[in-house]
Amino acid sequence: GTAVRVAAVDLGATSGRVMSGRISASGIEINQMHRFPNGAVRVGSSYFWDVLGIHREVLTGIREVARSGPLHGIGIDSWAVDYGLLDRDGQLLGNPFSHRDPRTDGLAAKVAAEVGAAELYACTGIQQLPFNTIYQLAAARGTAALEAAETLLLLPDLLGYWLTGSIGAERTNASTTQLYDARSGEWATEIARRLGIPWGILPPLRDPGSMVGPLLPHVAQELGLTADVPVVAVGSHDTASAVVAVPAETGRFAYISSGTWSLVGLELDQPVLTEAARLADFTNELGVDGTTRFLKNVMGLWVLSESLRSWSDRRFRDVELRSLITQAGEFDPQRTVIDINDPRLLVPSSAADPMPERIAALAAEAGEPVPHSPVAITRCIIDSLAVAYRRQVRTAAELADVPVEVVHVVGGGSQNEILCQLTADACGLPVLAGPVEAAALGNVLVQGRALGADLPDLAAMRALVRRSYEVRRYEPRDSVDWAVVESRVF
Ligand code: ADP
Ligand code: LRH
Repeated sequence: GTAVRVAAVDLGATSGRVMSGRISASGIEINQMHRFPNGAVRVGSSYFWDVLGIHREVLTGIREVARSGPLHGIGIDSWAVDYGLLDRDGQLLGNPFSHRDPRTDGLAAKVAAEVGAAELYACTGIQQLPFNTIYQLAAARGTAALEAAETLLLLPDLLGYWLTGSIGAERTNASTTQLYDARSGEWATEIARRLGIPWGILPPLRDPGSMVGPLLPHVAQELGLTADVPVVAVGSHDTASAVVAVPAETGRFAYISSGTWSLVGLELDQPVLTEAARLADFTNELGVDGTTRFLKNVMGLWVLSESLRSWSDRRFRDVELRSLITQAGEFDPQRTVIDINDPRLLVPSSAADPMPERIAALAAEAGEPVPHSPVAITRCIIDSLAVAYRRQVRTAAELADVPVEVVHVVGGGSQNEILCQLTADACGLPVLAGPVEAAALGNVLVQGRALGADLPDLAAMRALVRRSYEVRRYEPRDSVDWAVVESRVF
């Protein structure tokens, strides 16, 4: 058949990018047309997203894709859980909060007391991250914005609404709200009602692969497009899109979607809703084609990028990412390991509370040698991530009762060779690293299929990625007893 060419908008919490993607009989190809930094904006003690700035960058990127060739579709994915509220005129009510905003502190326990943790898990299958949409909405009860809200739109749906005027909630991302009933495939309106969350603001659900709608005339004009280019619903949760493009050959793989967050787990046909899974706080997010992502959030390279931000603010020399990684590779192995998922690492670094000092404090608290230099702290972060990956890959396999033969690492973090090697060592499994832009690839693949490319299932999509992208293989080395390292943390 003929080639399909699309724009994939992939928004990460630390950077956004717009790629052109092309699917043809010979393979899939993506090219970065626009990239921009992203991050929460602090106002007083609150953290917001600059969503209008993001909208402008999205338009800039799509315009670049359109300028450089034919355009058959546009798809948007982003980080999960965050949302904007629209009033009855369809206008945005205030800036969307970042999930790192502290207003949700304590809300998970409060909601668990109100509806019952076991019942909430049985319905949604979602881990209790403090920032899930359900807790953000519980925190917003009684606010003027929530009282005036007519519609809630998750961020990719909000950006899609500004392009098309169409209102809806794409299902993979809806599942991360913890207000989505995994059993019925509908909103968990009864739980929302019991919590005093106005469930009427939750919009109709749409499937990945369905059409969001054609561009609004003024948007098409602004983008220099004449044709009726559709916005296509992709797996709008970035992790859903990333896992689509994991170049797995067998079903016996674990993945680490490694970016700001590290999402560590398995792809399954069915959710695991056992009491053991609930107590381990594993999540069952909805994937493309009805799959389940059974996984755990690990704090991820956020801890390193926030440390870097803090060092460069204080004008440290020699804190460039690549050289730090290289030097960390030569530093004492596993000298300091900490619980990288400590909630104190969640909030953005600030002058009053810098990330490197929090890491040093956690080490001191755990009786581990306290790292001081940027290199020692970088090594501590990398070792701590590796041991957390070991723990979560093993826990996922046990809870789901499936064998794991290989760990695929995708996303920006797949370029961190030291972390990939230590992940192989810690897990005792081969690591296959790449592609870097898996989320954008997954976005392109789901659009491609919706627009007629011959990609009947995930296996066909993954075969296409394997044909088009090299992965780097890391074999496990067995010089260190990682069970002992693990026992220092867990
Ligand atoms: P997100 O989509 O959440 O914004 P990315 O997938 O872009 O995140 O991954 C960002 C992370 O990737 C950075 O924090 C950094 O640690 C890592 N990274 C980016 N480029 C490189 C590189 N050249 N070498 C090693 N690590 C890198
Ligand atoms: C990764 C991600 C992750 C969510 C978090 C909010 O970007 O979407 O899957 O838990 O952001």
